Amino acid sequence: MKLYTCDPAPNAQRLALFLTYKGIELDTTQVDLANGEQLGDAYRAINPYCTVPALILDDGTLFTEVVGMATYLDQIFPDKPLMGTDPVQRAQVMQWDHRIFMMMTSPTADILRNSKENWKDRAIPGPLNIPQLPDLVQRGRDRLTAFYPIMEAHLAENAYVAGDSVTFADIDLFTACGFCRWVKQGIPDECTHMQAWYDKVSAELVG
Ligand SMILES: N[C@@H](CCC(=O)N[C@@H](CS)C(=O)NCC(=O)O)C(=O)O
Repeated sequence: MKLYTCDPAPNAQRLALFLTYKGIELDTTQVDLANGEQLGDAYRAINPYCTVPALILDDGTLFTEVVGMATYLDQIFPDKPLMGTDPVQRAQVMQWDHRIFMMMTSPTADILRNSKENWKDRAIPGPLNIPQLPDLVQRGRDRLTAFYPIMEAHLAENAYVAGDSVTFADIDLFTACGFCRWVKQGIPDECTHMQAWYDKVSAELVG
């Protein structure tokens, strides 16, 4: 099994937290996103989607989505399960994870990639050059503003995102909270339950 990644990238961090928590070590190669290595012929031959992380199994099976990698690895390395331990928790992990990705990670990426000069014509990751749409910046900010109260209300009633233990959904929310700080829209002061959750999960995931 071989992992291609770029440590500072948010999607790479999602997987890195998962691997560290479970104590999994993989043969790893860094891809230099800052210098466009993901778009070069050598990396395209490995992952035609031109994104990191990418995980390749010994039989050549390629995973390009962190959620797919986590689903696979949690079954291969069952200690300290992170994808849910019963049908309800498994479904909750998937449901919240999808919600967090769509309503928090994706708008944050929109803000960043449609506003900064270094993502000019790279508004969406992947093999195609996509021009920036400046209107997506304010839309992204509005979507983040609307999502924080949803998460705050959930964490006021629940110790973790999905069920009563840390899961991949917590990892993704934790990473998303860090990513939001890149666009200066981190956890708002009034979201006290969310901040308390963040501090607790940080101690569990990062130590
Ligand atoms: N849906 C993918 C997203 C992967 C992705 O967007 N990765 C970013 C780094 S955070 C990337 O490779 N960007 C390359 C680029 O911007 O050209 C996943 O779940 O892993």
